[in-house]
Amino acid sequence: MGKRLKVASNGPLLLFLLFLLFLLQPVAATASSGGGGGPDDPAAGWDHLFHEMLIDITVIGLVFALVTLYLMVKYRRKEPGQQGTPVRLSRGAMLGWALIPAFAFMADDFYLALKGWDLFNDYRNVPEESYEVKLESRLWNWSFTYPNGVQTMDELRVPEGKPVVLRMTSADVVHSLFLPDFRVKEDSMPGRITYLWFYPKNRGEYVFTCAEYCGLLHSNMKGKLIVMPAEDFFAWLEEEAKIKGG
Ligand SMILES: [Cu+2]
Repeated sequence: MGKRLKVASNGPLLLFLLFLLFLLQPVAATASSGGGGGPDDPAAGWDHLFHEMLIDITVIGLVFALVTLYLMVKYRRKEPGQQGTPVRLSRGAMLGWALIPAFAFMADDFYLALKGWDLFNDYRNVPEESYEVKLESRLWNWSFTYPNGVQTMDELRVPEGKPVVLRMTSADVVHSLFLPDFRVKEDSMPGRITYLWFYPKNRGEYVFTCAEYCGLLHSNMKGKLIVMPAEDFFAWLEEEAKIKGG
């Protein structure tokens, strides 16, 4: 009996130590994520936060599961018909068992929420040096207009290494532009201008698609994003202007 009491009142202390570990973990995470120059890339921030959340819920889940398992084995019935003796906890131990695990969990929740808020600001604050392209969506295609008037359909070309902002609207119904590789998605709506920005750091081809059910050919409303070396991009843009301008 005396031994049982000891385990029960040491439990909160153990959890409190784990809680301290959690408090320190964000410090380590912030220290390791210090970025270099340039704007904060929402895609990198998104991945970072997602992985962090996965790790946190796994660790917290494991700790909670292990403690539960330990208590289940420790206080199991050892012979048929055995009547248990309820463990009497001091008021302090009772409060500790209730509050400390809740605190550990909530501290991590608030911490992740705070980082989410920070990341949301990265998503909404367009870097000043962004390259702007206009986008008009309609049933069922995407039409892009570059600063010099060149237009493309279902194909967006952008220079590598420069943030790109899309100013979007829709000619008919609500569509939603989704660029999975860049972790961005934003609705385009008639009568309203919305925006999204992304940071194409590596040349290559990527897909984008409509992510808001918009009718019969919704699933076919997709296109290609081509990230080109900046030089090639501007040469292409000029060439297009010549061809299409007459
Ligand atoms: Cu659509």
